[in-house]
Amino acid sequence: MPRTIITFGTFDVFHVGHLRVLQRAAALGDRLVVGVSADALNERKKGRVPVFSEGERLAIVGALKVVDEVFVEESLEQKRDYIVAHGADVLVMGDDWAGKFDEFGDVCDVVYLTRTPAISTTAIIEHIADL
Ligand code: C2G
Repeated sequence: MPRTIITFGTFDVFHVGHLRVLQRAAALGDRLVVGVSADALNERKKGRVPVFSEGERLAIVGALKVVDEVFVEESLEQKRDYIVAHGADVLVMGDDWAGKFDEFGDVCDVVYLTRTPAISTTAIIEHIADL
């Protein structure tokens, strides 16, 4: 049976930290499915609209060779449904979420990967704003 990995994120202003977490997630199985946060979810969660729209973010993430399927993550509360609907064997998240998704351990393995240091969407936005 192929091993399906699922992960979630906004992936706004796509950068190498995003790439590395997706590459490492893909390496844990045979098929990588990515839930890309909806614009509305991001606004509720972070209080700002992403720089790139959900359509653009889906197109970028979906074009990566390590990604097999993308879908829009409409709500954080539906995580269990998304995991089950996509037949995921492993949920992967960056360790900024460490411990937060352990409750899904009854339907899949839950793995937290170390974030790539010294890079973030917020830092890039601030850097560009300061140019
Ligand atoms: N990431 C990373 N290293 C960085 C920055 C981000 O490994 N330097 C990882 C995060 O840990 C996450 C993924 O890249 O696993 C996407 O990051 P964000 O777009 O910031 O995702 P977030 O807004 O936290 O959305 O349902 C959960 C949310 O959708 C997660």
